[in-house]
Amino acid sequence: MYQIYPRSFSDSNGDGIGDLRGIISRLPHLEKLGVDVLWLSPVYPSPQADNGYDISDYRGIDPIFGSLEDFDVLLAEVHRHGMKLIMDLVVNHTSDEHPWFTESSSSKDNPYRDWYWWRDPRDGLAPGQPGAEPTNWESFFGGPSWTHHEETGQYYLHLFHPKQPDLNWENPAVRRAVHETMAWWLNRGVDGFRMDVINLISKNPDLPDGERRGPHTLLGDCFPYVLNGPRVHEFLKEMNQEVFAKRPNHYLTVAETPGASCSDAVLFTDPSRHEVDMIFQFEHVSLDHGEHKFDVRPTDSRSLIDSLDQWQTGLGEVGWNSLYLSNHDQPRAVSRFGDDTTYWHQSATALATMMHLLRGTPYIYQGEELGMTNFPFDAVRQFRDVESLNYAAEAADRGVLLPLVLEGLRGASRDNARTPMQWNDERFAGFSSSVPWIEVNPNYTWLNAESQYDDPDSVFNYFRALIRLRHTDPVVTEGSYAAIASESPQIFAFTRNSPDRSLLVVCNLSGHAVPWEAPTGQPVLCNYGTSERPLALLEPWEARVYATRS
Ligand code: TEU
Ligand code: CA
Repeated sequence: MYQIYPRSFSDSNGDGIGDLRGIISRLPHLEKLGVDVLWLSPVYPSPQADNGYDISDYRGIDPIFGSLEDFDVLLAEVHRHGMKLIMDLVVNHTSDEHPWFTESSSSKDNPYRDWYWWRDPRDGLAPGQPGAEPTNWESFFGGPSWTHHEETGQYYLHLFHPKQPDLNWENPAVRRAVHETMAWWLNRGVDGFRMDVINLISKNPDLPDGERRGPHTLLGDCFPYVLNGPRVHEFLKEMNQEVFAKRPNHYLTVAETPGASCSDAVLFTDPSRHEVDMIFQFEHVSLDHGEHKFDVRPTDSRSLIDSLDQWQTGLGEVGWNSLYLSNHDQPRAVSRFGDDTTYWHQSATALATMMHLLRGTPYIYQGEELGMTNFPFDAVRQFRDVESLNYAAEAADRGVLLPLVLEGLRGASRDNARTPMQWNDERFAGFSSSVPWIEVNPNYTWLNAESQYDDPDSVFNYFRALIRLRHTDPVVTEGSYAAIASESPQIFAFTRNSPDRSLLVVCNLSGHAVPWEAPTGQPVLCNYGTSERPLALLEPWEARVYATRS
């Protein structure tokens, strides 16, 4: 799977924003890489308060990205290149500019009123005053998750931005409208959906207050009352029944599920339950969070290995893993889990070896196949993301000093992943002919696609080799997983097994050489080259793959 963040992929018309025609022009890159399925982040009409995750029309294309006609061409071209395409389904919330919300907010007795979560201010408190919100829930982007609506005197719920009101899935009309939207895209030919925060659709209807975040705030934790709520499995089964079961094809579904545990994952992905194919879990991308996500601690390799290992085992018999280190919400993998200076090449390829050879479906986020890195941000004005900007303002209010705020943002900002794709060493990295909406990483002069295509040792060509291995050796797709104990905590060693064949994968997730006893013979794949490797040690960030039986 390959995720495209359209705004930052390729700009065809020189307005500094990536678009559908831009994606079409880059399909040869994706074909060369060898990916099977593309996931497009949202391209629907949107006020862009959260870069398209705030949708004002589910059945169209935002003019900044192109037109429905462009979309149809893109889809046909993707299919012609032998790939599939899935859309981002963002239905926990809409934009506040969606006609459903315009209706809903127009009066208390409008038929759409109950399509969203409207509640009175807390008893005895004047609306608008701090603490008068119906619950104390903090939004995912900071601040209260309720906004007061003057005209009708009530508050509406938004777990994200105030311009992203939450739909009320308790209302069957809402669910029907979502199902119809999905059918509309399937009829157009798309091959499935990535479902944005889909485990937030069922709230505890009592709306209890959450545990206070601390003495400095009135806000509390909403997670226990909104994540994996009481009806989430029922709603997904119903969706499956109403949308997919009626069709002859299999459509690919992946549910984004923050806070889902491994046992939740079994329920979501057990094929006999007919919910979704796989989920995006968050455990391994939360290991570096301190008090909050911008309080960044280095990820200890061992905790990463242990976490991935537990998910491999937990979904070993029933269910299925999606394998990802990067997406548009996460800092760049090589900077976060690897080493983007001394061992840039080695760590980018070692991390890829691990992810691509575990059991499950691997995801590449645009630029990851080149080893793209975090951006050297040094001023707040360089950020575009609403979550980062909210954090910067809130931290400054609390008196956190600017260098510290910037340090947090450099480590955790979603904008790290959103800088333009680096195609070549020309101006703006070949992404656009004019100034892009967000700055290009200055390392584009040496880190870009064009410089990697013909270099047999490039990160790009290593990704190709991993994909080729998956396409040609069924043990990678079908084999079981077994961990191998190792004395060095930074070594992740495992086997993938079928009755007649095994692969042994070993990755040194550290910048030191470590002792390790290798089998004799040449590895099938190694990020230090495939000629004979030392038998007693692994080099820094070395990854090797051996075929141990055949
Ligand atoms: O993300 C949901 C999510 O749980 C987080 O990753 C979130 O983006 C944030 O980083 C919290 O710290 C999904 C989308 O992937 C994200 O881009 C959207 O902003 C969000 O939902 C709302 O639609
Ligand atoms: Ca454009």
